[in-house]
Amino acid sequence: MSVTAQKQRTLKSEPRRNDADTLALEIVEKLTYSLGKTTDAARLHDWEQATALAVRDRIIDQWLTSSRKAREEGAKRVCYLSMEFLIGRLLRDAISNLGLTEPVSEALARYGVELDLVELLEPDAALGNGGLGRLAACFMESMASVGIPAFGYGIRYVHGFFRQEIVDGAQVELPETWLDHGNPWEFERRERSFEIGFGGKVSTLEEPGKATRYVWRPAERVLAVAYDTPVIGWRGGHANTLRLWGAHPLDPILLDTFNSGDHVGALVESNKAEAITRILYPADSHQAGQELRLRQEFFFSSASLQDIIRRHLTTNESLSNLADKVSIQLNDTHPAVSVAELMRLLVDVHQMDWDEAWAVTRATFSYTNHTLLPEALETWPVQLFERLLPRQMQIIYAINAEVIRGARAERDFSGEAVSAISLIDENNGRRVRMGQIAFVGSHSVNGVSGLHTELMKETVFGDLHRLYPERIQNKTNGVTPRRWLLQSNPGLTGLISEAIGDGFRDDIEKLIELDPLAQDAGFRERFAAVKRANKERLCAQIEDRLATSIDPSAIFDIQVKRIHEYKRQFLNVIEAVALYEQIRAHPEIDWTPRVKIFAGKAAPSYAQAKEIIRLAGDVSRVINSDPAVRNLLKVVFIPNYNVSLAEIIMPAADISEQISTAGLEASGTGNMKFALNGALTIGTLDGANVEMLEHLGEENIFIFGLKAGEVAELRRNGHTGRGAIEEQPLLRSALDSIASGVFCQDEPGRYSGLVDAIRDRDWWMIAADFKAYWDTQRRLDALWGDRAHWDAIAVRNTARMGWFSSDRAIREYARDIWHTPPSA
Ligand code: OX2
Repeated sequence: MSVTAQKQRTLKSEPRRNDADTLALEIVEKLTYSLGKTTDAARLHDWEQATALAVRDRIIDQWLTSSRKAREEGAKRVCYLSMEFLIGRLLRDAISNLGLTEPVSEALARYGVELDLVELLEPDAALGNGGLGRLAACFMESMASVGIPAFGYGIRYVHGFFRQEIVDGAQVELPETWLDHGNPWEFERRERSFEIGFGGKVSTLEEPGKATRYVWRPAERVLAVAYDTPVIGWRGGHANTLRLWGAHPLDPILLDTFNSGDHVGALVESNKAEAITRILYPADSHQAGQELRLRQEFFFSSASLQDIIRRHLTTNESLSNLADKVSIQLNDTHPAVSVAELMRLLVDVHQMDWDEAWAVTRATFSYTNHTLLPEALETWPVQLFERLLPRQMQIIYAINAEVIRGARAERDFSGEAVSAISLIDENNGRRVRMGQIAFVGSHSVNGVSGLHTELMKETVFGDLHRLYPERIQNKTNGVTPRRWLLQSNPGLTGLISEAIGDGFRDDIEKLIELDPLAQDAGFRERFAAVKRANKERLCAQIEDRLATSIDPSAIFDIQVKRIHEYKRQFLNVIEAVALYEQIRAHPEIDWTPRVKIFAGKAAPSYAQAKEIIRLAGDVSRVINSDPAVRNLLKVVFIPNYNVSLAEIIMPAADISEQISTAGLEASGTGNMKFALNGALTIGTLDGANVEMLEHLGEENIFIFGLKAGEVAELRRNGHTGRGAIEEQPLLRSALDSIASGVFCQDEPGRYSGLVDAIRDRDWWMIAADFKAYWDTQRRLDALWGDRAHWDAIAVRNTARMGWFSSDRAIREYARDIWHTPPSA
């Protein structure tokens, strides 16, 4: 028996014990031998590190077993390529999925250490911007929970998503430094490194009787080094790998340059290489556009593909059967250059025939689209692409010629239709269209909600859909119920267990068994008491961070997400202003107390989004300090929204704001987290709200406003906000106040531009939807007065949201796209 086999055996035959004594021993051992501290000298940080290391050992046991099993069985693997993984903290997730919450907590308590406080010290890994990155993290957790052998491939950004501070009312971006104290979850794999080239020339080799061979000689090369993080699934049954690439120079220093006295110049190459993975672009749903971004995209795509090919060739003789062994999911177009790069690797490096390579490529890739917003669709200037990736550009031309030939021959495409499907946009200064590349290079293209998928077929991919009518399918998003219910809402989880047993922990759709309890007054009261406790927890956070006190008995009306015009935080702020004016004008009315809570980051270059943050702050200052409001309305903007803050916010909401202009939010996933935790949704018929309506029933969700088709029609007809503003005195007055400087007396004109945009254009349909929104908010006010009814709806929300689990989503991907059988 080999030494490794012997070791595996020992690991298997001595399963670790999960009691507090064992864990206390293991944690103290880490404290002593890995950190060199005694229990007396240890600071909370040391306990955090020691706990993570002890828990990590248990994950490693399962990780090695899972990897071995997948290797031995030759199982098909999923490779999820994503520029973003918005992971958040991992300690609580790991402890909870391993079923160790109680023993770890008890073990630490013996040394007077609180697990809750230890968990807070872990930095929040923010390697993503918003929904797209968080979806990738939920999918990683679900693939491990469902038992699908998978790799997540991405970038190890040294600085994740920026830290947001609000200074004098305005957003300020500060660097985020999550790696400052090391990262106990990751393993650097120096031996797993690949060279990545940029620039240079392509030459040809002609041999008689053979096809021309192309050889790319890059001008620059950097090293991609793997950093692996294990991802453990529910009940520790399976673990997968998140492999993030870090960029390093081939030569750490140019010695000749150094020796000639140029000490800075000697490091230029090294800095240039490392710059590739230094920072995450803070662009969400709009294109970043700079050369460094294209470098990042190619860097991680090429490294991942080289790694996939290497692994495949360790157990297979050729690459012909690649698609039987791996499915590569492209998370949006950011890794779409992979299509050209895989072709290069197959044809130029592994000498596969072009036609076969093209078939293998399409069978291997599938692509998820996350947005229809034109400003988010990635394109690159041909010139830049050609300079940076000359061989990939040639390959794109060749693919394009073939696609266009097929379109003309098989579907009679001509003129406009051909230019619509072309991989090169000839109308805007020649640009490479990444969406088209991802589409033609994949066997499956999916949208992330039913409505979004239908709109994809009609709009951005209309012509490609006509050419390949079988290719587009829907996979509605989901969220992991472990993080977004079990871990973030232990109060509700405990209550649910008492009511229907523990089955829902393994199969979240069993939450439906709660449904009849909506009729049970005793249960409703306990459900409401949990919500109240969660609201108190949020109040404490707000008090702590903002020194603002809010009343937990008011309605908590919450909108947290990226700040974007289409998400319409502005509509929400205008409604707050209108309500403020009404409360002042009608003190005799019995207004329902409400706290409007906002959080979210704006892209640093997105001026309007930053103005909306500023406005929310200005409005909050005036309203919160006006004695005439008598605390009936408060507005709060919590800075630096991130995954950890979301975990506190989601369980504390009464109302969830999902109010995007219809047709523009591809899915949304915050909507799911809120409703799962018993918040009532006020929302438009957009993204996954549409399916939430189907699952919840129309009495349990508060839908208002224009539908996607109506928005499109109004836009076509040159709609402006003037008419609606004229007709609605509340809106008119709120806008006048905002425009005239009531909330910013130091600079009265500050918001006139924002208001003019509604009057003159109303592109986001704020004026058009205001009345419906206002009326629906007042319906919710009235409902709050009938608490039994409100609570019944809240219970039904939790009961009926099980379908929106990422386990369900992942099973659908496995069944319909990857053809990988889940094992759990
Ligand atoms: C987001 C979408 O805006 C959001 O609607 C969706 O829920 C999420 O992706 C996950 O699918 N960047 N972020 C997104 O799309 C892009 C592009």
